[in-house]
Amino acid sequence: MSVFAAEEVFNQSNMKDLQWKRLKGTIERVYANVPFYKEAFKEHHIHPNDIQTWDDIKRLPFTQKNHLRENYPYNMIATPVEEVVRLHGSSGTSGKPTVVAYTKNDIVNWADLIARAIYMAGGRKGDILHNAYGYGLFTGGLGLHHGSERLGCVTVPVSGGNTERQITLIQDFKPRVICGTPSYILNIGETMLKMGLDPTATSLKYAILGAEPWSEEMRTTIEQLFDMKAMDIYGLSEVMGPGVAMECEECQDGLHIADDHFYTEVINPDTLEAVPDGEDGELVFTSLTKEALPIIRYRTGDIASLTRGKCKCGRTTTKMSRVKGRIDDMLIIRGVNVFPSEIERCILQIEEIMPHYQIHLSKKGVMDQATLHVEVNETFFNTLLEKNLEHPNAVKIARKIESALKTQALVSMEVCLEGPSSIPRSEGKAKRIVDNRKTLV
Ligand code: DLL
Repeated sequence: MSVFAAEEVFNQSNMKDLQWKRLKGTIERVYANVPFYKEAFKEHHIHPNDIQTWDDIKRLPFTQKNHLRENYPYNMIATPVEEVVRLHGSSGTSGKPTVVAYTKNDIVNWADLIARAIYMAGGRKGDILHNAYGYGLFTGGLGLHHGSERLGCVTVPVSGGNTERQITLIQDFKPRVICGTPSYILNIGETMLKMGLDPTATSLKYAILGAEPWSEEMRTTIEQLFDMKAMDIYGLSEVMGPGVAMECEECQDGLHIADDHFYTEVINPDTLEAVPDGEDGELVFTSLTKEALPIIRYRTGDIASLTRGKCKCGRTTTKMSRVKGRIDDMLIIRGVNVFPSEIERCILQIEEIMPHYQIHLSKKGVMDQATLHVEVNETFFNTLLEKNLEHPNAVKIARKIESALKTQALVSMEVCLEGPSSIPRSEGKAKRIVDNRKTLV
């Protein structure tokens, strides 16, 4: 039996035992092999032998992104560097990248996880899979690639960008599955429309979308645009890459975490205490099988909640909600906390508006100011606005959006309408926030 099918029938009652065995092994290995962890454990007055119950895990130190940066490039690696067969990394916003490493076994496990994820999303052996995640240091492209081959899909490694060529390949190769960021897949669909092509007429049935926050409303937009089902895939390079969690095609309601490879907690990011299931908090992962870069209690900065119990699809893994956003991306507008994805939800309900937006942050005196730039759709622009963004109908729409933001996301924000195609399109992760505060002070 293939590994993904085996995992599909994995007996959950064995899961706790398996997790515990793997967790203990990981803790012992990092203590013995990674000086950073030995130090951190000592600072926390804890030794691997002290971890005797599940509750003891809370005594272990957290790992954060800056720890990886400070140990750049190889000091977090738990194996001899010669046993590493792959490096990936994320560039981040400030300075040095974060490097993550994989042994041969890590790559095999990762491919199995992705194979399982593609299967969960409806992909099957023999399907043609168009992979529009970027190939390179980013984990999206190669991560999906190996899993797709592992499952036995006909894998098309297109990477991101060169959108018209992607469209030709979709038409010629007739893929059943497409993978990419939601913003880029939307961009592909829109470009097809501009070229006079009908995205609903493609062979695509399933999309595996992730690497950036997106909303239910964006799912509906993309599903209708292509007449296909879109499923959410989550992951991060520090913990593995894509495949940490995947939504099932049957329910499209939360993501199944790969419990056999990751131990998940959700904490309050201020108090660092555990939050109960069902409540939002910061996701924290401990890897259970990774050899090259095992990671203990990694604080992801991503906000989501956990649920347990049997999913309607029959699987019994821990489930996580869709990620609301990153703590660093949370805006505080006149005292109200809001994530860009909540703003996205509001604007996607307004028919004159396209699903493209950016939030510009600036400073007015000592106050931070946020302006939402959204694009009007072409028909509305040409007819009711008579190609004039100063038109009284434009003011009406801007007010309508402001009022939706106020009632649904509880924020007061200035809205600035933009003409068709004026907001930059994404070829990977969309840039939702443009922070001009530093340059203006
Ligand atoms: O984005 C890995 C990935 C590739 C996931 C392809 C899914 C598909 P990083 O570049 O390290 O890795 O960025 C990780 O992206 O901490 C989240 O903030 C965000 N992210 C990833 N998946 C989702 C998702 C990849 N489904 C960071 N929803 C994470 C919301 C996501 N945010």
